[in-house]
Amino acid sequence: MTHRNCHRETTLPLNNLELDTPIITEIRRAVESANHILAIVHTGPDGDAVASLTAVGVALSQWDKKVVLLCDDKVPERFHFLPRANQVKRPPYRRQLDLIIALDCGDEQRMGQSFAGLSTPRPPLINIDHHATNTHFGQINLVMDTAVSTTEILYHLFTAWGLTLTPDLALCLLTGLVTDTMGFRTNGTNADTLHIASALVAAGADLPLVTAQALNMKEWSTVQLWRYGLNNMQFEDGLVWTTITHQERKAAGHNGSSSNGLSNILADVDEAAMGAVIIEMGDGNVRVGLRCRPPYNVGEVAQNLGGGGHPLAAGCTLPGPLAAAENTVVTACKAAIRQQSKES
Ligand SMILES: [Mn+2]
Repeated sequence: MTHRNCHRETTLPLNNLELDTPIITEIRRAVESANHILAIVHTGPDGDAVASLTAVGVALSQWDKKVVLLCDDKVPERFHFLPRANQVKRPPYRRQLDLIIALDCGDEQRMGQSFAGLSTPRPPLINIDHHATNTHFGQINLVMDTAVSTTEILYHLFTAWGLTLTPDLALCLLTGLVTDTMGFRTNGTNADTLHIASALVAAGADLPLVTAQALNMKEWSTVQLWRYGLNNMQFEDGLVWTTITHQERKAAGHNGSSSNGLSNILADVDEAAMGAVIIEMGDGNVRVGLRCRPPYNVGEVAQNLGGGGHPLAAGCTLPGPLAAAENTVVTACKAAIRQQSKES
């Protein structure tokens, strides 16, 4: 199917996601005048992060732009079906540079060493993201919290630029949509999301492949981590939470800072309002993943604790020891649940 056909299909009313033209042009100009472009995503990359990163690499090759793709952590095996996933590099990056594109990052710290380790002064940065808590840390900020994924924003950007939706590009963009919506199930998934997904499938993206690889597949270390998490779980005052010690994390063979979905499982407990997974990292810090269902808002809880995210999915990093961080999180979550119950 040609790009023109796909584009026509998606000119159906896209109510909450009309990009304003000046930004589209501004980003286009910045990209066109750059020769050494670096695209960076967040540490512990999820599907949307890897998909955004590879999508930018694939898309800009249509303008003969070589983009270096950078991430602190290695791309998980289950995302290796994405074109260019094997070209993602890890810091330090020391070459010449005249433009940075940050993808799926709510703030600069989310990029880790990939950004912090760059020599200064740094070149201009384009910040493309869909987190409501985004700090607008770029020189150009394309932040749309109504987008279900960063790849949804990229879809609008690329089609507005008139780029061709090749099967490779469509596969990347669909992967971000599918993973961040958990297979079109999350709040915020609407007719626009499905129109775009339909256009991407029409352009050659394999939806069952994306679902099987990027959404369902998990590493053995992930389910091992879940075993520890489920074993330690507690339930009080509407909060289901669990802690995982560094030792347990090591025994599970888990490397990342995310629970890879355990917080969703906890938050899906019928009797609960919120779920929290509190993981002790090797560096003395404690990583917290928070999930809830409406009308609760873990984005606010996370932000009050120095983190960020979305209303229904958020996280933060606290200093150790584990028991102190657990106490902080449990207190904050229970207070938010109490407050919300009073209001409704
Ligand atoms: Mn995302």
